Formats: sequence, C-alpha cells, structure tokens
Amino acid sequence: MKDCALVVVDMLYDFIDGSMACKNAEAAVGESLSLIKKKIGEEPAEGSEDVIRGSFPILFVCDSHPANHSSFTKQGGPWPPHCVAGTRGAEIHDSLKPYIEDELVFRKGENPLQEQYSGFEGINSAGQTLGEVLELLGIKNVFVCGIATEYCVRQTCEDLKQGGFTVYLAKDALAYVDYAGHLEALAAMDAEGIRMI
Ligand code: VGL
Ligand code: ZN
Repeated sequence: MKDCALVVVDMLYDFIDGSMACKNAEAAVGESLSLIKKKIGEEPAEGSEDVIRGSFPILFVCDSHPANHSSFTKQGGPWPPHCVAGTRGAEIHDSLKPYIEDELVFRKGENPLQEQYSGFEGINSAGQTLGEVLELLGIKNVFVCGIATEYCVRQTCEDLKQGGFTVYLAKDALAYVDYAGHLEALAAMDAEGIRMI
C-alpha cells in the first residue's frame, strides 16, 4: 500500500524515563520499532511481497516546550517541566533515531502560552503542518503509536480522523499516564471509528 504512513507521537525521553515517565513506555518503544521494521520491509510479514522499502513515511511528533511553558507547575499548569527544547528529555528515543527525516519532524507546544496536545497542527522546519504534509504525500491511512494515550495520542488520532484519514492505532505501542485512563481513551477512540490494531 503506497498511501500509508506512521505517526510516532512524543516518544521522547521525558515521557520514557524522565520527568513524566509513562507506564509501558519501554515496551511501547520496542513495539513501535517492530511495527516500523515490518512496514518498511526489513522484516516482511509472511506473504507481504507488496511491502516496498521506503514507501512508508514515518512522521515524528515532538512536544517541544520553552522553559517557562504555561503547562508547567511553576507557571500554574498541571505538569512538571518536561520536553524543554534542547534538553535530553525532548529527544526522540535512540532506537528510533535511524528513522528520522528532518522534514518529517513536527514540533508542538513551542508557544509558552498555549497547551497543544495534538500533533496534527505540529510544524516542521519548513513551517508545514503534519496534516498538510500527509496530504502532500497522498496518504490516506495513518498508523499511530506513541505517548501518552490519554493526551497527545488521543488528540492526534481524533484530529487525523476529523481530517479524513483512516486511523489505525497500534494499541500495544502506547504508553500512558494512568492505566484506567488509557483503557477509557481506547474505548472512546474505538467508538469514534479509530481502528485498533
Ligand atoms: C503530553 C502532557 C503534557 C503527551 C504532552 O504527549 O501526551 N502530555 N505534554
Ligand atoms: Zn507537554
């Protein structure tokens, strides 16, 4: 399938082992990596000769905050400081780095006054949004994995669906703040027509 892409949401060190370490994060990174390998044909699934290496764009959404972001507790927000631009906590997990293409990295949360959970409006270095780039690439089907199910993953999936894409959520490749919240978010997304894989 030439019209498929993967969106990796916030697989960043602060959400994996840092200030906002989420549950299931290490496992979610591993699952994401095997999904990527399967889809790009490094490990073709049985009978999937149609998988063509390089025809599967991988887009990375990255929470990227200034040190004084309004979502941080010091500023009266709900979260500890996290994903401050330029720090290790804002970096994509090492195992996923080989798959990064600069123009397919989309940053969000850069405005200190604005919380931004959705990756859909994240911006790349050329100023294009994730939604725009998916359109330009001719993508119709979007696989999603990442962190955190209840926040950025859910918001991103819902905006993708709203934008007309068919969304496939890799449910084992997710990490979450709270297990009950994760299950609740999955049930809500399922009811909204987001497909679980
Ligand atoms: C996220 C809380 C604050 C997320 C980002 O990636 O889900 N959650 N910033
Ligand atoms: Zn954030």
